[in-house]
Amino acid sequence: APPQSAEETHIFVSKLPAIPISNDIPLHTYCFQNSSEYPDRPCLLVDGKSYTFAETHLICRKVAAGLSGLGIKKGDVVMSLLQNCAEFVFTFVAASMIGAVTTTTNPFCTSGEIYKQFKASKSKVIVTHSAYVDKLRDTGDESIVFGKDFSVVTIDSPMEGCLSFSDLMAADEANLPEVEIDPKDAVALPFSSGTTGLPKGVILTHRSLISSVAQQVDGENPNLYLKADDVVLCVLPLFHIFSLNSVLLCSLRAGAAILLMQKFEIGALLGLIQRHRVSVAAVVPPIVLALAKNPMVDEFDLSSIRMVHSGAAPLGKELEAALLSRLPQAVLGQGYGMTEAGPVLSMCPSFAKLPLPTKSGSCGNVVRNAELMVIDPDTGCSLPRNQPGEICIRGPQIMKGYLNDPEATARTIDVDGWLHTGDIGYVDDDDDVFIVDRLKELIKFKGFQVPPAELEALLLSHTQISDAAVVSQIDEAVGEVPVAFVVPSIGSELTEESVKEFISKQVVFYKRLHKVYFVHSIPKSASGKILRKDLRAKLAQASS
Ligand code: 4UW
Repeated sequence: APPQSAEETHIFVSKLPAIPISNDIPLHTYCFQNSSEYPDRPCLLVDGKSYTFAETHLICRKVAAGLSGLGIKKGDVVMSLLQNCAEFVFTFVAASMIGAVTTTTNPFCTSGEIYKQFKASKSKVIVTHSAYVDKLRDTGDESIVFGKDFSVVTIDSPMEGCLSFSDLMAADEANLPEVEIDPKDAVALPFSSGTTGLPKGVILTHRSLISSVAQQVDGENPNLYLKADDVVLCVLPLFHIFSLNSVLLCSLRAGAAILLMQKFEIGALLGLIQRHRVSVAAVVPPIVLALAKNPMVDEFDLSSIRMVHSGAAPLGKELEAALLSRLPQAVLGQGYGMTEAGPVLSMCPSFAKLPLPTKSGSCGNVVRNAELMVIDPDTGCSLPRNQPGEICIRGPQIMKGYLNDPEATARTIDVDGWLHTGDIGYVDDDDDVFIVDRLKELIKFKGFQVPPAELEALLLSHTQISDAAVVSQIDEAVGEVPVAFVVPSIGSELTEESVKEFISKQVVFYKRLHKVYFVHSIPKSASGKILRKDLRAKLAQASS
């Protein structure tokens, strides 16, 4: 196709003016840049304890000195295998302080899943709860020995062969080494499958994360306005980029208190909201569902909530209305993020200091200091307003690339710097972004990533399976669930249950197969790609 002329390129930017972003300093410096003005304000609230900004900053420096004492150096990777807790925050910030990189993992993952990420990221240390140590003892690889080739640090009870987090906290902050950090150095390494294939390390630099946080909370009219007296609910797991960036880092920068909750449970959550007067809640659609529909909600005072920020999966209009009828004083809106995008692409403008309206079902407007484009997936040409196509984003916040995977990086970020999301959406006449479909393979269960390619690889490792494909099926409660099409080998005695069990032993709960269909063949294109659309159509037929 002939190259497009400049006039034909449709680029969307924020309605709010661009802002200066101080993204040439290290991330931890940026997050605590203003904290000397409010040293005694609460920073972390957890299990009845509270840490002020000054205390949090000091503990982070001590842990940084402690990690350095363990031999962790600039560029080394620290694996955080933690549920939400203060130690997550200390570990992440401390690693940043010594120029190290944190790779975040869900502690519910299986041993196999954890060690895949551990090896790919070349982690030097794992910080975790004592309850998860047993599944770390067998690394599945003779050349990597627990406690010898890497250290494990437990944050609660001491465990055999492990170090204690309290020892890291006891280090002298005066021993914190001087490190030079380049804005282009990595600071976080979450894993994501992106638009295709297996989970990959997503390199987020100091510059990218500062840019993303600034796009949300900096400037005279912040797009996501967090106030000093806000209490921000942190129930979404910090190992996922939504919570890490838009809850933790944004609150640190804005000087708001972060209420850490280890895991979602509706009764406990409601009690915490009432007791701590939570004012801002970052949620995913299943939590919106619970807040909107659970009868327990009526027994609690939730009048302190002024803002509910939903994302990571689509939020239905009906659910939005149901929640608003229960929280009439609150602004409910969506953000749209993707790990690789740094992560925020768009944010509800009603969250701004000077709020602007947006429509139900919209994911808000593109963030400031960034450009958004919608392209025709077939021709690559940019599309005007109101025409759905693949959403692309460009700006200082996007990832540097995938770890050790230049091909996947080149497939995702084009030569002009546009990151291709694999999401289908459009921008309407009022700059509101709507996501309508997903071009990429990814399945999302309650906002958690389920990469079909990972499940397909596991299925193909079964001696009695000759081919397999995994696609998503819509599920009211959790969004989407993975279902498999399996071609059994000749003479196999597979049952649906045996296939489900084979997978469930190897994966975290949200990747479990909900249904297995036995078929004679998997539909594929001439180039061998699974025709997922055909399989999804088959599913829709079967359920109608
Ligand atoms: N509506 C529909 C949405 C939406 C959505 C995401 O696991 P990842 O890689 O990343 C995320 C990040 C979400 C996020 C981060 C920061 C933030 O402030 C915010 O605001 C709510 C959200 O989910 O999955 C990326 C994929 O998840 C889908 C979409 O397909 C995207 O490419 N997704 N948000 N509001 N779909």
